[in-house]
Amino acid sequence: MDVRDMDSSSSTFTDITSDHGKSIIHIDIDCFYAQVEMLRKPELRSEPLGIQQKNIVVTSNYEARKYGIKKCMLVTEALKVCPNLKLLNGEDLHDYRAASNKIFLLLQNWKSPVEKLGMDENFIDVTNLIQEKLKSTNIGNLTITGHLYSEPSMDCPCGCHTRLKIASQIANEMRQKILDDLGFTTCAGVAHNKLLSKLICPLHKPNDQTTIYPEHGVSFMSTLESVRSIPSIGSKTTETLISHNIISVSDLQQVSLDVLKKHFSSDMAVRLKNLSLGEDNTPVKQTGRPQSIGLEDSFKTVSVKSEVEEKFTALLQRLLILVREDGRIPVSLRVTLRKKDVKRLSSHRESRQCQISPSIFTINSGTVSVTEAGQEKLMTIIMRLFNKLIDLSKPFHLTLVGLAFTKFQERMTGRSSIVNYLMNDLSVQSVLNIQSDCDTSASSMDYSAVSPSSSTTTDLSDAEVEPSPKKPKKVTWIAKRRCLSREDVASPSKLKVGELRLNSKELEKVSELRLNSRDRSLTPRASPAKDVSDNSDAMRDIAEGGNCDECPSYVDKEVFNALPEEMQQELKSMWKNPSNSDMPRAITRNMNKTKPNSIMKYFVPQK
Ligand code: TTP
Ligand code: MG
Repeated sequence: MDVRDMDSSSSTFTDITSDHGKSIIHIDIDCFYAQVEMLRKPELRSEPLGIQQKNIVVTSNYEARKYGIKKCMLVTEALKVCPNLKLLNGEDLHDYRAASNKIFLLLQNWKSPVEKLGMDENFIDVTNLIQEKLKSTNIGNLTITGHLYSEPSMDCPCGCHTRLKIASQIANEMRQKILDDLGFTTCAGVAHNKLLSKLICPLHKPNDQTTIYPEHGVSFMSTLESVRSIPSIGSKTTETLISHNIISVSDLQQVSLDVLKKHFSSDMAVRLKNLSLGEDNTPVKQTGRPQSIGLEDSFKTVSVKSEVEEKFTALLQRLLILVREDGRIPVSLRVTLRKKDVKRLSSHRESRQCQISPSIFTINSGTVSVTEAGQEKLMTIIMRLFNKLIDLSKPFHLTLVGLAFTKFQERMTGRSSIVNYLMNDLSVQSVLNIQSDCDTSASSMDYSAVSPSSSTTTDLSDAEVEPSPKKPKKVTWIAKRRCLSREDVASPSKLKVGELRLNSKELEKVSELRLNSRDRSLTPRASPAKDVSDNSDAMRDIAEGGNCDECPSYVDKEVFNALPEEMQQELKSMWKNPSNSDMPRAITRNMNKTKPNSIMKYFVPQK
């Protein structure tokens, strides 16, 4: 049956408001670190390969797994089961992170929300994409691509089977693209929620995919031997459950909600129960940029200040590479130490952080860098924080040092900033900036090499070592007072990404330059003596320039199309009716309106 032929009674085929309404894909890269190494050195493919961090084999290729090598095995043990195991050091995460980011970026091509989980997993919500595909798909011929967990006894009336079949095809396309473009084999799980898509994903490892229909959620979950297999159940919850003899997921399915409520909060009890039944309504949250960028180095013990300084110097060098790749200017720095309590033979972490001046960093051709003097300044700050954490009059024993940049300078590239819409490289912007507005949760994506089990105590009340970074007033100035001269509207490329990353000093220079160049470029109608914030000429330029129905010739259509609908309408009506461009009235009218995203707010006259 062709979905286009369906009458309204058949519209349930696309009922995405049902409990099974969503279609989620979970993609996990096979033996991730090992694949990165094998891509670098293809001759490793035929050998059993283990990736070593300290004395642990964190992962291995599938060749090694044939011998019984398991993740997190001790190196000594691994060499016992596989004496010819080739070991590579995987402590430098740089290339793994780079590969991880490439995969994440590639998945943006499907124009659906992508949530990154750790280094090698991504959730993609393809619900809306499927709705689009359904308009031109012959659903009679649809089949599942890859494996199906269990055959259905009947079709679900909400149409979820149809949608999940399409999702399985999209998952296959994604996996093929990752393989073709980046060389990685992957596994995928397809389901109507995140929980089932993740749990079903490894069913046919490696390099394959599995789909599960909603009605099989309960039976699939009951096959999981430990409640700990459920992703959002942590060690503490597991302990509590086990202490009440709830060990397997099947046990959790059977225990009554009332009993669970005795040991957990009401919300938690309901959530646990739902999870055990394969029910999960958490949304796929588009991943933004990481909240912090950090690195740690652990060792047996360091008890001398000069050695600590060496460790920090090395960490800082590596961290600055990550900052350069990230492209944002840090404004806060955190130092973490793990102190060994010799008496108690235990360790604990302590952190201190302080604000740092953005002027430590410079931008050259859009790349963040730090001069030698800047690096010295950072080291001074780091050692000052270290001195606050350690009483140097007494012996100390450290087992870990860590550095992280924890806050970044805001750029005026949020959703409501017009500069977003006047960029040439909008595709980059939509990934880099709009997302940073949406979500900066560290749990979604964190460059930091901090182990998930680490607990960090951050002393946020710490006195500033450096004066507070000045608010980049000029950024606000540019966005608010920016008048769109013909030159600007016609050539959005003049506003480059790099400019948006300038620190406050550089911004002052840029705005001075702009003022000068704009004065020179004003049309004869405009008085050269006029301040740039007198926008009437600029607006008249827009109003008079049209030689096509919708868009004046000098307007970049791509840029125009990227504007929000409401702005497009506003501009179109202005072009159609030049009297609307009577600036003083337009300004007054629009300033009184409270439209949050009105283009007119960028034409505020200077007071
Ligand atoms: P996983 O996806 O758990 O493992 P994997 O991709 O190596 O293998 P699989 O084919 O089973 O998916 O983890 C992703 C990477 O994370 C892994 O390649 C190495 C790293 N890792 C650690 O650093 N420490 C760990 O304890 C584990 C489990 C993984
Ligand atoms: Mg993996």
